[in-house]
Amino acid sequence: MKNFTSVSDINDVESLVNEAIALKKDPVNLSIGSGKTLGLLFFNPSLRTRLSSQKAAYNLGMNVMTLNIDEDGWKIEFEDGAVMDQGSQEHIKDAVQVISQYCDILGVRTFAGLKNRKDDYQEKVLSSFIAHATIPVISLESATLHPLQSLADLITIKEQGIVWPKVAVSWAPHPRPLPQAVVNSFLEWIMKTDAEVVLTHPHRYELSEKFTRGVTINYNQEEALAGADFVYAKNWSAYESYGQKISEDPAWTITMDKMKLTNHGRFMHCLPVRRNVIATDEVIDNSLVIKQAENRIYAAQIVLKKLLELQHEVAASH
Ligand code: SN0
Repeated sequence: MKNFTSVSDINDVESLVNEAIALKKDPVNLSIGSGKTLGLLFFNPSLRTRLSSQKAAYNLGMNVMTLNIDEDGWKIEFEDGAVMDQGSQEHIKDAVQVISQYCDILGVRTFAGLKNRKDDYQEKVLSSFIAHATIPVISLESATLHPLQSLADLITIKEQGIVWPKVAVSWAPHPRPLPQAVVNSFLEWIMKTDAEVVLTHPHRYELSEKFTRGVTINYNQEEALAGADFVYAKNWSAYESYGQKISEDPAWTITMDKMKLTNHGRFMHCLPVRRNVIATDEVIDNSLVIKQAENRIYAAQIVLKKLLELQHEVAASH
């Protein structure tokens, strides 16, 4: 694993989930990250990602430097060959090479712009980090994926101890158009497990086929939820009419009545959640959301641990 930006960086998802669960039993091992620095760069707000990554790094003995680059840094230019006589002040090429001198591992959060599908799905921002970094890069949510969230979700599902679980993934309403990253990523990770997956959303909310290949889609939410062991809710904006909010239909809100259709199903959401819009208070208050957030620590920590182990191996071989 050179970088961690998607499920494709992982050979064996099941082993990684098991290793994270094992790590959780005895999480503090300060020697492996001693003298190492994790850089965390945010182009967008963050609560869980920022704090759980810091916590994970501290559990491994690392130091952490965090920069809200959109607020506290120079305005970054991403175009190669740009004549920088306008608003942008520092080229990504220079910024990332400099950060690579200060840190041993770099985590970056870059959201979808939701304006230009090609730019977002080519991961224009994250790719420039990877192109110019001389240290491993971890995605803390990119334009199209959120791998640490998905790993935490798989840990949470595994902990419930259900064999061959049925997982219903449901679109839910939201006042703003949101990225497809969380749902895309959850689908690509959960499809690596033995779960039965059903996706439900209104028409015209179809995701990129890259992420729905092999996934059963049912446009009837109640049918999709029937018998589910887990209900994973998320809003996303349209992929075809890119970035548009087509519906805010409250009929898609997850309620206790809908949860009664499931097999004592547990509700999941990545947070932050708009209460009584995505799901009702009662659904959220009886859900796995806090466990998911807790498991963000161990998702980040197992990834950091693997990257640090690789660095130690390389150092030992020199
Ligand atoms: C993020 C998303 O990608 O959908 C959550 C990622 C952890 N959610 C939001 O941006 C919610 C913002 C809002 O207005 O509720």
